[in-house]
Amino acid sequence: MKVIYTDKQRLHRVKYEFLSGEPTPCFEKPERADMVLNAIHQHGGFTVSEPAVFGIEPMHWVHTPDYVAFLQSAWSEWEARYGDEHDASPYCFVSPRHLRHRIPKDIEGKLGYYSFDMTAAITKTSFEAIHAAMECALTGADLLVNGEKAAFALCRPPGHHAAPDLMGGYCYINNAAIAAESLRRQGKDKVAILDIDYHHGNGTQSIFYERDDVLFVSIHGDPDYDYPHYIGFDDEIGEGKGEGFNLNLPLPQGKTDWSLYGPALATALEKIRAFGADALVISLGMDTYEHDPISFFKLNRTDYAEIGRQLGTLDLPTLFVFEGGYAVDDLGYNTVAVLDGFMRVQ
Ligand code: OKP
Ligand code: ZN
Repeated sequence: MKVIYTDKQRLHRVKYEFLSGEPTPCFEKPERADMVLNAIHQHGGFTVSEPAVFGIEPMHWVHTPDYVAFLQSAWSEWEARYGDEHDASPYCFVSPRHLRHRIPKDIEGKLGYYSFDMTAAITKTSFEAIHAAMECALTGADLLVNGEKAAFALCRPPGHHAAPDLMGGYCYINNAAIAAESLRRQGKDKVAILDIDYHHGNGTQSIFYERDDVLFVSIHGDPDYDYPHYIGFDDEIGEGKGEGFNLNLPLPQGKTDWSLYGPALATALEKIRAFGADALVISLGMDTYEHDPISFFKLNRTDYAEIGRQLGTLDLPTLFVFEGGYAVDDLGYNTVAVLDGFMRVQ
C-alpha cells in the first residue's frame, strides 16, 4: 500500500492544552506520526512517498474564504500583539446563545470566533503543516483516481473536527472531507466516509450534512459523556436532500469492547453497502485503543486487524486518512494492524 507522508508535519507543535483545569503538554504531537512511520517501515509492505503540491484552493471546497484567510494571518496578527513566546490560543467563544455572530476585528476575538474549544492553538509555522496535511490527503485521493486500490494519507495535524469555519479538537482543515470532495470532483459519484476515531467527526458531519452524494458514518464515544459533547447523537440523520445520509453510532464509554464495537461496525458497513459507494474514505483515528490516555473504548490489536479485514471486504477504492490516537508507544503497530488486515483481503 502507498503511504503519503511529509516531515512538514513537524512544523506544527503546540505546547499546551488545558485538561482538568491545568496546562498539560499537548497529546497531539509530531511523535505520533513518527511512531506510525516507524511501524510502516518495519512492516515492509508499504511504499512511502511525499505529497504532490497543491495550492490552498482546495481548502475553499469545504471551508469559508474568511476562515481560510484567518488561518493564514492568525499567527502574524497574534505575534504583532503578543510576540512569539506563546502559541496563539482563544480564551473567549461565540456561544450560540445570547451573543452576536459578527466577525471581530481583533485577533483575540477572531481566534474565539473561529474556534469551538481551546485545543487548536496556532504557532508560527502551523499553517505550513496544516497545508501539507491537506496535500497528503489530496495526493491519496489522486492515487485512487489513478487506479490504486488503497492508500494511506499519514496526515498531521488531524482534520475531522474542523467544520466549514471552525477549528477545534486539534483540527484546522478537514483533510478527509477535502479528499472526499476531490474524489467527487474526479468522477466518483458516491463517496462514503467512515469515521472510526473515538471522537465524533463533527466537522465532517457538518460539511456534508445537507448532501446526498457523500455519506457520513461515525462510530464514537457517546457525546452525552464525552468530547465533542454537543453533537454526534443518533438522531442527527442529515437535512434537506442530505436526510438519511448521515449515520451516528454512539457507543458507551468504558465498556465498549469488540462485543459492542463489532455489531456497530457491521451496521456501518451495511449502510455503506446500501448507499452503493464508489469510493471510501476512512477517518482513521486510533484512540479507540484500550490504553489510549484520553479515550475510553477497549479495543486491542487483534480487533484492529479485524476492522481492517472487514473494511477490505467492502472491496472499494479506499483512502485511509490519519486522525487521532494518543497511546504513542503502540500507535504505530495498531495503525499498521488495520492496514495489514485490509491488505490481506485484497
Ligand atoms: C481529537 B481527535 C477529554 C478531553 C478531550 C479534546 C480531544 C480532541 C480529540 N477529557 N480533549 O478526535 O482524536
Ligand atoms: Zn479522537
